[in-house]
Amino acid sequence: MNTDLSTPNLPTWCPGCGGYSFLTAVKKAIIKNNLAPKDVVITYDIGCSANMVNFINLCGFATLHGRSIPVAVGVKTANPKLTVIAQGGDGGIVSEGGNHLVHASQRNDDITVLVNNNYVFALTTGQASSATPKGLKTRTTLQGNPFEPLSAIDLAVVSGGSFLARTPVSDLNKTTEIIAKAIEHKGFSLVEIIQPCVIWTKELLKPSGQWVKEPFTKRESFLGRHDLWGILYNK
Ligand SMILES: Cc1ncc(C[n+]2csc(CCOP(=O)(O)OP(=O)(O)O)c2C)c(N)n1
Ligand code: SF4
Ligand SMILES: [Mg+2]
Repeated sequence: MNTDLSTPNLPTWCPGCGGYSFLTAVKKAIIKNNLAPKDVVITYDIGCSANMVNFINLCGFATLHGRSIPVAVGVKTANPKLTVIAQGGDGGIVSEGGNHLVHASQRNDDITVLVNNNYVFALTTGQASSATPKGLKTRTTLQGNPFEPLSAIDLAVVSGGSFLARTPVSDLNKTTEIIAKAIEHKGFSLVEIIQPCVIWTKELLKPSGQWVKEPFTKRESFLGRHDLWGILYNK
């Protein structure tokens, strides 16, 4: 089995971008779960983290903005034996593809969604997304974002997803462990990777949060709790 998963292409992310650690975590999780590269498909959104399609030696599918989830569902439907992962940023998964997130979660589709939340549309130079924290000044909210943020986990909690987790990209070991467990899960799993951008959301670079010891048994317990890390729900 390939225990490297590298490609000849080198990442072009900014120095210090969380993408490097995320890429390592995904590779390590796939190797940890002993998955053969030919049995794994990752569908990618459009954005900085989505550039990973060029840097990981697996079956990859670069989709349209906001559409990595429906393409992942299509791949899984066509061949249920495959392990299928959908990647996307906060812009792709929470803003443009929010409807797909809700419905895949509602159906408990057997895919894993990895959301790289850097709180903005980073690739297109830092515009506010639906996940931008209230008050944050961005290229499109010069006076501070007037809206409360939408959370991928909250949308999945209320619509039915059966494995929900959040992890800071800076903790490589935990991020790897959580992604590996999400991939193993049968049914809809979602991991929100907190990955502030060193260019556009510098002020958020040290995210604070509290690790949960055990997953909650009731969905209402963590609805709206953006400050919790770890596996929040695992049914
Ligand atoms: C339908 C559509 N609208 C807008 C764009 C332009 N666009 C490309 S990447 C991007 C930002 C992506 O943001 P996010 O999903 O958060 O990923 P990040 O770059 O932050 O990792 C946008 C708006 C597009 N490609 N397609
Ligand atoms: S703009 Fe931000 S998210 Fe994009 S590569 Fe640079 S640090 Fe990473
Ligand atoms: Mg983003």
